[in-house]
Amino acid sequence: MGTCGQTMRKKLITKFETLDAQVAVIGLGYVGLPLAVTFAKAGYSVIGIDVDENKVAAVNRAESYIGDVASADLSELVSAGSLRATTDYATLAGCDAVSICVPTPLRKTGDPDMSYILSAATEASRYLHAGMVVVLESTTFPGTTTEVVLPALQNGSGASSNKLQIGQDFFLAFSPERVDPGRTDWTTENTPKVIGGVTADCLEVASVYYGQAIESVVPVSSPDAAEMVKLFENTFRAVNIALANELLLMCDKLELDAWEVLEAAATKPFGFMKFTPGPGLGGHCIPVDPQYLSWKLRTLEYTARFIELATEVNTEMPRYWVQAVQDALNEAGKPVKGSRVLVLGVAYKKNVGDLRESPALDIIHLLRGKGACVDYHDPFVPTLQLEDSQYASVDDLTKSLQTCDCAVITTDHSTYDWDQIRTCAKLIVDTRHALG
Ligand code: SAJ
Repeated sequence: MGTCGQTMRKKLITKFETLDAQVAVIGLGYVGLPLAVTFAKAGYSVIGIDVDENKVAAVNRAESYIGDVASADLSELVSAGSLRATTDYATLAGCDAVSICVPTPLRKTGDPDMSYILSAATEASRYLHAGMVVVLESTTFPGTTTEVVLPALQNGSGASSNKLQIGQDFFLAFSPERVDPGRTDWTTENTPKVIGGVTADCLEVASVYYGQAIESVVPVSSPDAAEMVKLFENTFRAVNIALANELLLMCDKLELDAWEVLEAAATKPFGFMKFTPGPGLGGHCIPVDPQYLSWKLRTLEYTARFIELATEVNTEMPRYWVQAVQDALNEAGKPVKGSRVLVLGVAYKKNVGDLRESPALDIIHLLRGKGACVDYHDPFVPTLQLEDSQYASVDDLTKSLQTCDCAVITTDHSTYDWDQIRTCAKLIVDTRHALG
């Protein structure tokens, strides 16, 4: 590297070390907003960039729309001028660092939709300048940072007009988000942060950038390794959740109580990690992230068998539970058709209001397909858009429990009074073992 490159690197590192840096976060969702707040709390001057004007306005009004971010924290940071939001990418021209936290959804065809990452990288490339570090956080297949983001930055007007060199004038890394929505023990600040740089100097610059705000940084050898770390973490969960679901299916055949087996297995103080059966796999991470890995491996003519099998088992669970409802109603001499079924909890997991990929929605759809009259209750989800119809959470839970033919526990929110549910409902199918 020429002396100017070293100088650039040192200048940038000094800016981060002295917190005299203007940083930007692109994408103010459940990853980006907490990250922006964490950076601002650490002392950086932060610009949050989002295409959604409502999000931008809410941040500038210090009104949080993310459960893990308190409006009081926003208020303090916004009034101190440490954090502001905008839709204007041109603000990047004055930034020393930018973290990209945009979604990476899957297309219906099962391949990753890179449009959000490409759009953010292309915008960033227009304002790329000497002395700038870019960190991609969006969960994606190994190779995205080096094969998609780096070319977008290098071919942008910023790099071309200033003849910027990677690792000398600008720096690029990947650092996966590890946010667990609704969690308070492990936060953005204290969850170890894996970082992989395109070059050693990229790694160093990105590590200092993040290291001022996050307690521990875990360097790895490349962005590809960091991308793979994230996918492996979530594939690990998806596969083990599928194994727990298959335990349920196997115990059914063996007429054993899966939960008794599971609880007893969990007493093993080493070499075992408890996962639980459920209604299926929800959220926009665990069901989705492993598919990036299997998609990438398919392009390399390899089948990621555990991912494919886990997907098969997990996606079968809503049908399994609808059959359980049908069997329970049958035992009570009632056909599914025309029976009133109350679904308790529609969010994808307890104590959140997020519906993305929620298996409860599949269960409702399947029950409706069999002619059941389905209502739902969820304290975190007041209204629900299903098959172009709008539904509202029932307002009198006791009455709905007493009048339904079968109640299905699909999300075990902590706010539920399980004794009330056990007492009021004549028939219960419990997908979460919430009643013990
Ligand atoms: N689930 C089970 N059985 C289990 C655990 C979970 O059926 O034993 C279900 C849940 O009900 C939910 C789905 O799987 O529908 C995903 O659950 P999750 O606990 O993984 O929740 P997420 O997707 O909100 O958060 C996860 C993070 N969770 C944990 O580490 C506990 C973490 O894997 C990632 O940081 C995050 O996804 C992400 O953004 O990737």
